[in-house]
Amino acid sequence: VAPAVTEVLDVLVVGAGFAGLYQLENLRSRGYSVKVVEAGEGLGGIWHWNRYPGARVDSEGPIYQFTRPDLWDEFAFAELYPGGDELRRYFKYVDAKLDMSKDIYYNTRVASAEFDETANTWTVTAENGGTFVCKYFVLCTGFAAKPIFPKLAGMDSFAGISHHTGLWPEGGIDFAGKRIAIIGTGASGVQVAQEASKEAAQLTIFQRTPVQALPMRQRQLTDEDNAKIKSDLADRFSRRSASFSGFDFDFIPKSALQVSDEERTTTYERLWEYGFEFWLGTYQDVFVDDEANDTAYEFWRDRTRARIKDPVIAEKLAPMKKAYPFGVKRPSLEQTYYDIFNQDNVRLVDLHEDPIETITPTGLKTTSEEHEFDIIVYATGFDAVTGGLTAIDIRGTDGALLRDKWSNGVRANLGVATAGFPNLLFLYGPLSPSGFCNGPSCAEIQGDLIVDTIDYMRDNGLNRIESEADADAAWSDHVAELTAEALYDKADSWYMGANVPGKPRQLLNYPGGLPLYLAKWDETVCAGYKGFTLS
Ligand code: NA7
Repeated sequence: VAPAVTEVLDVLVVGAGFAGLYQLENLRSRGYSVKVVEAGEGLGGIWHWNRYPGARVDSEGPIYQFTRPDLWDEFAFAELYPGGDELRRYFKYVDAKLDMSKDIYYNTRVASAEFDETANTWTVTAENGGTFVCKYFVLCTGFAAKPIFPKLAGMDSFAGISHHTGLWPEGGIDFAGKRIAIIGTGASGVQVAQEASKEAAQLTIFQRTPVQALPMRQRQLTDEDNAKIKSDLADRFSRRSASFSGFDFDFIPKSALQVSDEERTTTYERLWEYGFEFWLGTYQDVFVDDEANDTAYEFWRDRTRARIKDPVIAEKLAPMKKAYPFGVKRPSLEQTYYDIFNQDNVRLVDLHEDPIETITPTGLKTTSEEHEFDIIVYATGFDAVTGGLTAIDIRGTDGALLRDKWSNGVRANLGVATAGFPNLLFLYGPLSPSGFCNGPSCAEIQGDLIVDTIDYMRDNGLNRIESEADADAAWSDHVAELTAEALYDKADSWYMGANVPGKPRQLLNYPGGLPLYLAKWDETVCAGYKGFTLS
């Protein structure tokens, strides 16, 4: 419950996912007064909300956790790719071990925040009336805090059950024997489709753009497996900050075009036996050079098509000519996704051929057909990366709202701060490596930079840190230059802000990789926080 009287703090953190919890534990252990406010009624961030059937992390569990040895030493994942229930068990374990909840206000969604120029503090108000005054306002809202629905006529008229995957009811929904529609084929759509196909009388999947899903090499972990995993873990963690994406593997420092066909095929076959290695452990020019990209696409396409019996469906799911470059929209990991289309109870509707015209009381109508459903699942994604920040009325020094300031595109110095909003720091957010980064890795690695900055301020008797407009622009230009050298802009993805009508088109994540990001950060700090005004 939010405080009845205004609580005065050194730091207020928003969000109790990996990033917010890391901030909490590190800041309070260094003597700061700090609290977390969290909209949900439990910790875990995205894993608190993502309760749809089949929700599962698509990074390997052992590398997808906090690196504190006293935490990983005593926790064993039951599966290599843990599901939502197991991840919630993990967060409960972390809570019990570190007593997180005593410093978290649950069911507390931040509505607004205003900077006080005289006191150099933020006054933050929650929807439930709680107010906080803090010196530093640290936003850890994650990349998927704001679910989006398609704008379809008649949505309120549907008489059956409908939910967005990111707002799934806690008690669940029974799929057995039901006629189910899934709109959207990103990671959430793939996962919920796999589950629904097992029980539904009829499952119809509405696809706008084909996902490029890679095989999830799921397996149960025995005690022996876990012992082996633990013996390797410290070494694996130590490699994260040296890799592009915060994993314990990295791109192959060669061009896909400079090796023989035989060597490339052998390499792709090896990578195919893992999950994201085929994406983020591939040849270094796959996301830069279209011809190199073709080699990865063609391998993926041929492996995928081989699993689909109907050639018409195969062409829709894995077209001969790529719909967009391989890997520049986020791939997901799948277990049975491409097999379920061979089942009699599963249908695919291509929305480019037959768009949805309206939702009806009994289902939905496409241009050519009336469909009846008991359940409609909106797996339509999020106002990604910026949505959690712009949902809050954040007013900076000139009274302007952050969302207005970014209405023509994000400007953010090193992806952590923006001019006009002193002492406001965000992590795992826009123009930072987040979208290409293993979540817990970036929560910790970028999280350390935030904690170190707050320490620097305290140690030097400083009260106010503000990014400079020129530095914001320079960082945004740097991101744009890296984007122009790569293939990301050739797809309409949430990375590009292109999944939300009217959102400015720009790559919302830092495409230079963690090592370059950290080098840029070091340059800034070594130059006395160049590009920030400290006072
Ligand atoms: P995603 O990856 O954004 O996927 C959303 C899906 O919904 C995607 O296939 C979209 O098609 C589709 N979509 C979105 N709006 C519409 C409308 N209006 N009509 C039809 N189809 C639509 O979200 P997820 O929840 O699956 O995954 C989010 C992240 O979580 C994922 O990237 C991982 O990091 C984990 P589109 O491709 O835009 O044509």
